[in-house]
Amino acid sequence: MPIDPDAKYEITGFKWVPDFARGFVRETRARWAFEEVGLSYKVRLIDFDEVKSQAQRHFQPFGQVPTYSDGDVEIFESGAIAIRIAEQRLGLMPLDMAGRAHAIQWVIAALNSVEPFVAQLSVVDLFEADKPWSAERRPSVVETIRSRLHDLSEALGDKQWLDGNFSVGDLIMVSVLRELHASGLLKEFPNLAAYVARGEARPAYQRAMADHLATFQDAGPTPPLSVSQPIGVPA
Ligand SMILES: N[C@@H](CCC(=O)N[C@@H](CS)C(=O)NCC(=O)O)C(=O)O
Repeated sequence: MPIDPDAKYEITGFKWVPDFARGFVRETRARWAFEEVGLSYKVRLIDFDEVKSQAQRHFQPFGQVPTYSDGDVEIFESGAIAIRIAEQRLGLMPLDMAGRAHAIQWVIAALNSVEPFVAQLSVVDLFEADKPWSAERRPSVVETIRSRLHDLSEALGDKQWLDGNFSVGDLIMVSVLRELHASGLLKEFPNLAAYVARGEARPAYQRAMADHLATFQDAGPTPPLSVSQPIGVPA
């Protein structure tokens, strides 16, 4: 769906992020969800000072993007936002209660049982790569991710999606797994690599990502802000 400055749905994203984070800012999950259900939305782009301001912490206590508002609710956390969007229109959430529970289960599994381990790789490879413990810690970080991927690969088996039709659970799981592209770990599990590729091939994903990346078209590589904390997760 086109981005519409008059849309009632609004999310926040960053005006600028370093090259490595482009394509991985968690606001992309909301964009993708909007595209899947066919809802117009607008993005309020903010900078690092604003995201940490008291006014913004009123919406997001941890001083992060994305946040979401639709006139009725204002929420944060990309998983909660994706679920809220999935509840607005058909397309991402099964209609039956059991199906809904399963879709939500996979959102939480992605964010709680997979992403924390994936994020550790960015810590040792990027954010704290210069620390003496990172090289020592890396093998165990990789092993833990591998173990999670193995279990997820078994759960997916030869299915197209985790639980029936493509759902908000798949949207968040694919969003998390694609953070591992550069690590090469996904390739060790061909069904997961194919699963991520299927997600990324969806027209809704393509539109969301193109719009997200267009934000930075005129942004130079030099940081206009002082970035002291992780912004997104590198590829
Ligand atoms: N659990 C949060 C994480 C949000 C998050 O890490 N946002 C990053 C951008 S992708 C951010 O705002 N980083 C700035 C910071 O943490 O200071 C979610 O899924 O929404």
